[in-house]
Amino acid sequence: MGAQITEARQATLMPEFLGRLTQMPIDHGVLEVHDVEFDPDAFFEGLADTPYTVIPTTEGLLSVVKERPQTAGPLDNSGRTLSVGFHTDGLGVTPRPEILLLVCKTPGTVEGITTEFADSRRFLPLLSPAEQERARHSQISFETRGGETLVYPLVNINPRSGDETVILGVGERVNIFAEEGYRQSHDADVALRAHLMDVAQQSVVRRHDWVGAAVGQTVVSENLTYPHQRVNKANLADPNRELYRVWLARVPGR
Ligand SMILES: O=C(O)CCC(=O)C(=O)O
Ligand SMILES: [Fe+2]
Repeated sequence: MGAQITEARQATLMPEFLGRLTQMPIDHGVLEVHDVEFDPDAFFEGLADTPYTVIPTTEGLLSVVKERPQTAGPLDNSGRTLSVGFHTDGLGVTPRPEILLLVCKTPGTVEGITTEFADSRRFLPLLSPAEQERARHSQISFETRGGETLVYPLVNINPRSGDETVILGVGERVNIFAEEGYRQSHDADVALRAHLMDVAQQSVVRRHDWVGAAVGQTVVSENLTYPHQRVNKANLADPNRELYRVWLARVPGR
């Protein structure tokens, strides 16, 4: 076990990148960086020949992570370049994305804004035995913008690898709580959530800096294995940094 981190530094043409995607052993926790000649249209067209399909976000097939003027309403750092804590993407959508691609559309210009990927297979062993047990009996819920509450097991056992991965989320729309019939304690739920954020920080396996990144540089991460966060300790907005965000899931039977 352990993170499989491969970096392919040569500019990869889209057909080769799609070929690589097809071969990726995602059940074993893929985290790869490729420099790709990333053309969104060619990517979506070529995807039909891979085992994957796009899971649209609220923005559509291709969403762009960038600094936007703040609108009125609840504060949401996802439309900024400020920090966003460890999370698994797509808790509000069904099916959940299996793979997350973050692609450099426009390199960053402000130092100190990075994306950190944590290997969640390392989390449970870093907790006390009692907390490990609680985690295995806990659920994580996500309230969609439409007011629907989606609930998942916090710990997911990969049927093929046997790896225990952990889902994380941030903000008020996310809740972590013990399943029915297991020691109910709000304080213990809150403590577990805080400790999970600590162990995630201890389990960072890649810190990706988009300043100086080549256009098309792509981080491919297996979404359930690697919760990720945006770190921006100085709270400085970067008006230039733009990332494409693409979610993929396997098409059954393909
Ligand atoms: O901007 C980043 O570094 C990460 C963004 C992210 O995690 C997301 O948009 O889901
Ligand atoms: Fe994310």
